[in-house]
Amino acid sequence: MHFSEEINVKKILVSRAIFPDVLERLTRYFEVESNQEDRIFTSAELAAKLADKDGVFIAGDRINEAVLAAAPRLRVAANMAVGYNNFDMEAFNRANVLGTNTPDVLNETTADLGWALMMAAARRMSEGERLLRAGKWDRWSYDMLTGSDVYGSTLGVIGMGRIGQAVARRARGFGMRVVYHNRSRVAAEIERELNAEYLSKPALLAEADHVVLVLPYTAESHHTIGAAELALMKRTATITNIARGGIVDDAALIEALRTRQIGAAGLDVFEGEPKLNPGFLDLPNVVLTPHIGSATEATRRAMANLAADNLIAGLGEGPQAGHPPTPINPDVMARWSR
Ligand code: 8YV
Repeated sequence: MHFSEEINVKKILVSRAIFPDVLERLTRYFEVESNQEDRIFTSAELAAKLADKDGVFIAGDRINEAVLAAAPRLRVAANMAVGYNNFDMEAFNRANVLGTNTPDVLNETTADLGWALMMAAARRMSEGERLLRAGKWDRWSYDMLTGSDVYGSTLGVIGMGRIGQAVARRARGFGMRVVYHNRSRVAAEIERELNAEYLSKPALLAEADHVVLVLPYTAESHHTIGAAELALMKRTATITNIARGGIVDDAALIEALRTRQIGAAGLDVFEGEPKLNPGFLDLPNVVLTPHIGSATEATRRAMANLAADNLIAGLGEGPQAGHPPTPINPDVMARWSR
């Protein structure tokens, strides 16, 4: 019998290019439509492709009410990301579709990039490299590219979840004071371990030398940092965003960097990415990376395999059948008729 004619073989879409061995794992359980050419689907194309699918492996593409309405068989959408602002979870719950994400496996890798951006912004590394590449370095001088210290300064973490804690933990080796702001205070033992002090957002912005943003993007966190917040910061301070575009008002940040309201910024995420506000390109005091927070080979593999584990188990296959490891809305599974 031809594979696709077997009864009960579920169909999935892998919406973006992915490690070939992970794709191969999925083909052991499912009839797979893949996209190894890595074309970016429009919302209408994605909806059309999901019309006959039971599951989807996705990396950042938006799944909303309209897409779900076009996908009557869909049960599991496995996001290869910890952030799932691309999923309309209320629509998922109404449609009894399980969403899954990839927490934890990227904590340390993403925290590393946060530190890299913070240090590069504080120590003006991109400016220095541009100077060298332009052949414009002709002498040492006492005030050339003087930046702000990281060692012994105050780190302000906004969003003290798993990645925020990994960022804060690294501060010990740099002799830093750690202050944080979060929707709610973290457990006392975590505060003790990190030697982290809870502050209101305005107090944190006024006291921190280096602010790192690590909060999820929601309607409430939209423009957490805008003109009013930037005005509270020290003129020498840096701000680093490794979370999501939209948490910072990019136009306001460009203005604050241009007028030296703050010292510098390190940005991995942007409003409207992969496009970015061209205003950033003219500024010397911003370090820019193209959303590579989780981009190490090992971590991307761990994320891809975790997303695959979720899809396989969520669709009732494999050794963890019925028990996807990292579901976002596990309650919907009880509503599935078997
Ligand atoms: C993903 C991310 O690579 O996990 C996240 O939330 O931002 C990145 O690690 C990206 O979102 C693509 O899915």
